[in-house]
Amino acid sequence: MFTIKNKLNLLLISSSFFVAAAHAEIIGLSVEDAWIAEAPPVSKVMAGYMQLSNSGTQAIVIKKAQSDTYSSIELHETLNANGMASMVRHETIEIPADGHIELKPGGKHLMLFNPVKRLLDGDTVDIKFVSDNGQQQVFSIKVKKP
Ligand SMILES: [Cu+2]
Repeated sequence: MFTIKNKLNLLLISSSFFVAAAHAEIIGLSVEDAWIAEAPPVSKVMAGYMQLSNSGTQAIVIKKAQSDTYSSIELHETLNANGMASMVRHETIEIPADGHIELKPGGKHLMLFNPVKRLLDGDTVDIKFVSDNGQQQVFSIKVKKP
């Protein structure tokens, strides 16, 4: 009985290792100057900003961002027309080959919905990006006062 249980454990460990190894990192992607703006206590949304760089020879297309800390994350862009600011949602964020894009206040940003708790300056949030070819990578991002 003891032997069977041990074998079962070993099987579970090796199968979960296999699952973890099945997802490659997003090749060429790096993140700099990432931060999430601390929001007022009643706020149900937060915004995230960063520079996304691609050192590869092909464009990176991020099709999803997710986190255990939020119910959902959308890729947004603030647009100004006739003095009126509005936000549009994008299905993807594309980072050109050997290039970079900025997510910054007044432009593209991550919109982070329903934080599980109030997040304050100094807190860290893990956000996972998933690319259109199934690669994924987690980045730790600090909360800061805007
Ligand atoms: Cu937004």
